[in-house]
Amino acid sequence: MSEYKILSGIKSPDDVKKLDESQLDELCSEIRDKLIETVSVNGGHLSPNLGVVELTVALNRCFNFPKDSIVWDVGHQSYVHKLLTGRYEDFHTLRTKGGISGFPKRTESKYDDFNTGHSSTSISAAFGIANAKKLSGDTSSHTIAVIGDGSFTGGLAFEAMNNAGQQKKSNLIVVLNDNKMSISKNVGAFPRYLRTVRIQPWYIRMKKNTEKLVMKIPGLGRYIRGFLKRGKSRIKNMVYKDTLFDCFGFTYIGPIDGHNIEELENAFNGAKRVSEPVLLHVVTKKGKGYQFAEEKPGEFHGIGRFDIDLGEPMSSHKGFSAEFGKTLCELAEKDDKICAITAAMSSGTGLNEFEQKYKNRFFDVGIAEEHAVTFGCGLASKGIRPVFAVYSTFLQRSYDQLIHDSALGNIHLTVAVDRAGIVGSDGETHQGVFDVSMLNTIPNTTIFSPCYFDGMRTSLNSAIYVCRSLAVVRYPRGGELYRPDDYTEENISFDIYGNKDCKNILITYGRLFSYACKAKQRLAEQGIEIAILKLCTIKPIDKKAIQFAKNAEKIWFFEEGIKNGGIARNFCDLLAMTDFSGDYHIRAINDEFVKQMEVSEALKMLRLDDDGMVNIISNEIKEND
Ligand SMILES: Cc1ncc(C[n+]2csc(CCOP(=O)(O)OP(=O)(O)O)c2C)c(N)n1
Repeated sequence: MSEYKILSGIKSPDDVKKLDESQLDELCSEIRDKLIETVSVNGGHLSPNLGVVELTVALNRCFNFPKDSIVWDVGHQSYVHKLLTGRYEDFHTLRTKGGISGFPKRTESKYDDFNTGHSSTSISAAFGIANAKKLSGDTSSHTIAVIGDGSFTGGLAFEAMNNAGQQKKSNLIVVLNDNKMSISKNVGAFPRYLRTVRIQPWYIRMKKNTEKLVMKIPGLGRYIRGFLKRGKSRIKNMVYKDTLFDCFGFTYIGPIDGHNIEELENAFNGAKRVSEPVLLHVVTKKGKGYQFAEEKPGEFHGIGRFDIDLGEPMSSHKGFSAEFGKTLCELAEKDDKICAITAAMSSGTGLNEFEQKYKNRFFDVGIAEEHAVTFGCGLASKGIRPVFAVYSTFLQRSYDQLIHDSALGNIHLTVAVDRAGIVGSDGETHQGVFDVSMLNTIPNTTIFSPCYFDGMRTSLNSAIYVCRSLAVVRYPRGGELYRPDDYTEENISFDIYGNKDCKNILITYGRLFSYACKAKQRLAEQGIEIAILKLCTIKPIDKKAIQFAKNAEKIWFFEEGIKNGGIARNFCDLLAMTDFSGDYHIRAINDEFVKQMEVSEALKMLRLDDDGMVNIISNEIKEND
């Protein structure tokens, strides 16, 4: 591995500026080595960062951060910026507990202007920052949004372009990082449009040259240019065709070779001289410089530990996503009304096989979760059975559509919520801890939260064939955890595991049931008996489950989600309407964001694993003895 001779000396962007041009290739090569070395151990986003090495170096040479500001869309490609802005020494802690975040964080560095994680926010945020500066009298500094062609497919990006394009003076520069890829191949009309812009740079050049030529005509130049610009004539269309971005009010510059620092620097310096908002179109290669990532950019988009020489992941276990994908294919085989929808997460949600087998029933809508839900509702309104597979954290985008377009009108949409619960090293922006509280507030909705694969399959079947309105099946990241030999997940509503007459009851749902089973055994070794009430349908809660729980003397509720609006609170409300006279204790996530750390570390910290359960229960029982 590299000695990082140049990189180790970079403490701030000033040091990047001081480098001689002849040193830049070596710097880029060291950055790539450092990225590969760190991500191979800690996991993370590799191919997006390998693709923006030259781009980030050029940005840090041409602009004066933090006086100038930068917003990285999604922020998964901000590792290089971190390395160049004083975080090289700590970079080995990337994505670990207490370490450097895998996304921009204002609390981490003055060079991170805005927190990101979810896509398509950068232009809005940058436009806001640019206006804030203007209002404070700063009219000279620049604000930059770096956004990928994938993230540009999100509606929010277009809302921001529409708004920002009307302001003639904003010192806003949008850098479109076009690598033709979202996580996998980018889809839709916008990427198709970019292809035409990319392959016709002569066209753009011709437009610029025509303008220059016309301006040289003494006395008439300005007039003719205005005429050409305003006119709707064929002449205009022939010689003066605008890009989509010009139509939005942006000055288009590009396409620029995103791996050529000189070309990038010229373009940035040119953009600085334009007072109108600028869209700078940069073409890069995702995974650049590491053969395996260039060949499989999607697999190296976000990856766990891997072997650098073989380009192979260190572990591959069968997870819920794959099991969901397989089950949906089996159902689709027998039922041609079943369709699958993804918002640019086909492989993450396990839909690759479906995509190949049932092309005409598979819809990748781009990074557009709001649209995905309403589009699915449109399908459902005409008798199709759509299933939208989405990560819990990204479903947050669709709250209004779930209420307004599905539940309110009895439109039967099935949502498969992947990565429900704690997700680990991606941290706060990606934790799947809000979906239950969010969905729990929507009337006319059913939510299933199984613990094992068989429960997931039965739930999916019920969601598609029994439910009549919004139906949600949620399951965690990763695979199945511990299951006692004498337990099968068969009841779609709820199960009681243990002695039904026991007066100490632990209530839970989802994967925490695995931890509860371990806790039950460990408590038994201490002479404490508990029974577990395991909910699978968490909304609506079965009245029989309440009837069972009301006889308990002590109830402990463990919930891997935010406490406010959660199932435990709901359950206790219902219990309060009975003659329940026992005590209850709720352990859930208390009005806080859960930081990056391994899933097991987070569950331990939150006291939601078997250790936490055993401690809480045994302490309380011993106190009362
Ligand atoms: C709202 C939302 N949905 C989905 C994702 C997951 N996601 C992270 S990066 C990414 C692809 C981004 O593609 P692009 O912007 O082109 O960046 P690239 O990785 O190609 O550099 C997706 C879908 C997300 N971060 N936010």
